[in-house]
Amino acid sequence: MPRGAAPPRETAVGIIGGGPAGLLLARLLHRAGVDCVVLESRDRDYVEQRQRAGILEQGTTDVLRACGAGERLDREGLVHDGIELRYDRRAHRLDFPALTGRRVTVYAQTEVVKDLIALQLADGPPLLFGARALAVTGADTDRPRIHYAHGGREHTLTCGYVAGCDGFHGVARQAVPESARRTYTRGYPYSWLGVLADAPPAHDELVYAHSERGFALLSMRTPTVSRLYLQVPNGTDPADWPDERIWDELQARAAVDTAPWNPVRGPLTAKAVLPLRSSVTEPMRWGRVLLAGDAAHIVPPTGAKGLNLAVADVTVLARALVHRHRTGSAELLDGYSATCLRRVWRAEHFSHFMTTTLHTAPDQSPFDTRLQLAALDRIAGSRHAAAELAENYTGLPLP
Ligand code: RFL
Ligand code: PHB
Repeated sequence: MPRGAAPPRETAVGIIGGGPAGLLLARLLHRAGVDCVVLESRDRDYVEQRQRAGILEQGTTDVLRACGAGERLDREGLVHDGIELRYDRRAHRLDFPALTGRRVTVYAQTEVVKDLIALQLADGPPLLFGARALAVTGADTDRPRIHYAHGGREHTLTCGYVAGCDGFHGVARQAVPESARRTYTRGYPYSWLGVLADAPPAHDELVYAHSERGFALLSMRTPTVSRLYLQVPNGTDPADWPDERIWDELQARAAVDTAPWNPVRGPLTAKAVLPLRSSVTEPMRWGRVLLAGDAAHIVPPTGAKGLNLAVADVTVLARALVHRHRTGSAELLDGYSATCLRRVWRAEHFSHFMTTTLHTAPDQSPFDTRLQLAALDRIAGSRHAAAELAENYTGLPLP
């Protein structure tokens, strides 16, 4: 919104949250001629720098390209044909095109968000930074309202529909009355220590490593920047993990007997501890409020599903809102929650499977470890089991 312009008071679709879900929804609606406004509580810099996801399913890159956000993605994204599983000091590669005909792309969430913000500010609908939604009222009327704070004052945005894209800690979920809302959730007895390293990736594809010392993930951002994760106990203070300790631990957990593995150790430029959680709130629609992305569900990051699920939700949602706009029919909006939840629960299952198969719980028995190794051996030894993992990882077709 230009500096000094009056805050918008009315729109067809009020979008709370300028993360990937909210920004992509705005882009899809704008291209179809549906008027919308995005309210984002943080400033632009914060939203663009927030370190998060790194892997895009093929369906996600297709959607980004189709809405004009694919130019830099195609230039800078790293297309990957597989991942490596390491366990029991052995390495097993999964060849995605051979197993599924699909690939994934390494392109950071920060870059997706930067691309979508640039497009929206250039020719898109209003995007207000520093605009914090306080509450949504009238969800079950035909004019729901978003009450928000912006520029030290409170305002009201009256909408045809409200899209709650405000993440796990947002307020939109509360528009669904408690008596009608059910949240299914589970925590995990470990967290991830995530770091960025000014060091070339130690391997040309992602490595997921099971070890009795705990899980490790070797990922990347660019050919010169690595993104690395270690399983750590809940409540870990990153200050207890100086750089050399992190490199030593990565090396110990990802070691294999077949080849020496000596990653180049560069300076670590970011360090944070991230708790892991699974959660789904049902239904994803109440009256004229529709929830999408992390506002409705979160997964532990082991399956790389969170951002991709958010993209799938808003693709379905945009189609339903455009249909409503063009034909007056709410038929697709009526099916929105059920359509999305099928994919959501599939991703919840896969993310839970990847997490519990690859991490070592604090109270894990030797029997539990043997079961994990049997599951990993099955993936390494059976094309069917490998294809099951690869299909989920590269992404099921969009509904
Ligand atoms: P976001 O990104 O949390 O955006 C929500 C936005 O809403 C704003 N907001 C509000 N705005 C206005 N008023 C309010 N009251 C508001 N409350 C909140 C917030 O400031 C924010 O800008 O949710 P969205 O758009 O649904 O996107 C979801 C993804 O961010 C998330 O699922 C992924 O990052 C998860 N994830 C991964 N997903 C993948 O697909 N592949 C991966 O490789 C992957 N790796 C990860 C991840 C998440 C991680 N963390 C930090 C949990 C790795 C990590 C470490
Ligand atoms: C990442 O690069 O941040 C990343 C990759 C794969 C995951 C999780 C995170 O499963």
